[in-house]
Amino acid sequence: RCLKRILLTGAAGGLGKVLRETTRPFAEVLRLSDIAAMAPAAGPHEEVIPCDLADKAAVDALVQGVDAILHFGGISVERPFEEILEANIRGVFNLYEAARRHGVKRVVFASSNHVIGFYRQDQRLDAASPRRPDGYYGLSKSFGEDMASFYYDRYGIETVSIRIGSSFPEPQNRRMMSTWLSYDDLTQLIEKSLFTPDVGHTLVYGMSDNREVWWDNHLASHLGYRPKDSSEPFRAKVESQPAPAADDPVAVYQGGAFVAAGPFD
Ligand code: NAI
Ligand code: 15L
Repeated sequence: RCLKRILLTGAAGGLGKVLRETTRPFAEVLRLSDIAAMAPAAGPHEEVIPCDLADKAAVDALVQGVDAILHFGGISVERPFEEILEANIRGVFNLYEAARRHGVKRVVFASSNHVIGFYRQDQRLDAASPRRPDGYYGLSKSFGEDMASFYYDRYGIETVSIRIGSSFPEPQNRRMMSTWLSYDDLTQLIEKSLFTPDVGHTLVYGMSDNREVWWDNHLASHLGYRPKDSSEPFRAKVESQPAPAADDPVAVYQGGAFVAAGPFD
């Protein structure tokens, strides 16, 4: 269970910094990439290659020689369409095209709950539920999932799209009591996503073993993902914060405040 070379995009970001450490056992060499400066510089068994995902030629060179890709780079919040278009939409296209040209057979795509953010928190979903993106960011992740599906059907490149809930050191509010994904559970999910055979395009919700959840992962049971953490130990701390109004989007929608972001003009 160790590949020769894995590419991690978004390596300078919040999750990238964590995954730089925790995915180390999964490859002999980790190739780390971001548009932002990265510290520290490349250590043993690491390569650092700065790259703008919107630059097709640069992404093509970046992907050459890797066995799998962890695609965590891009804009991670709601922003004007033109920004999302370059980093996330053109970016994911460039990545899959490079994977096709260089024979990369496995991608783990950091999708997001904002693909289904306009469902209410009292609704229950699985991987077959129709999408309800809550903004341009959610739309770009929806496009990314469709890229993954298409590149599997057309070219046999397998992807696990992880619809990450909220992956931070701790759940920060009441909504995250349901959506929280611990770093250890994220790492387990990435390990399963890299090494489970015949995943085709699998869609899995990235959440820990939280008490009240909105998503059902039965359609991804072949991954064998067994979360070990739960948001429950943080309940008292989270519930000591003032409760939002019952009609506040953070209390109504699965995507929380993202549903009310924009317009940007
Ligand atoms: P982040 O914003 O901290 O990291 C994203 C990284 O991508 C940044 O370092 C940024 O410089 C880089 N980036 C942005 N535009 C780029 C471009 N054009 N070319 C190359 N790199 C570019 O976000 P975070 O929290 O680390 O998330 C990582 C991934 O996981 C993102 O794709 C995000 O959408 C996804 N995700 C994260 C969740 C979370 O709870 N942390 C929840 C759902 C999805
Ligand atoms: C995301 O997709 C974002 O990247 C992250 O920053 C959080 O906002 C998360 O969703 C969430 O919904 O909590």
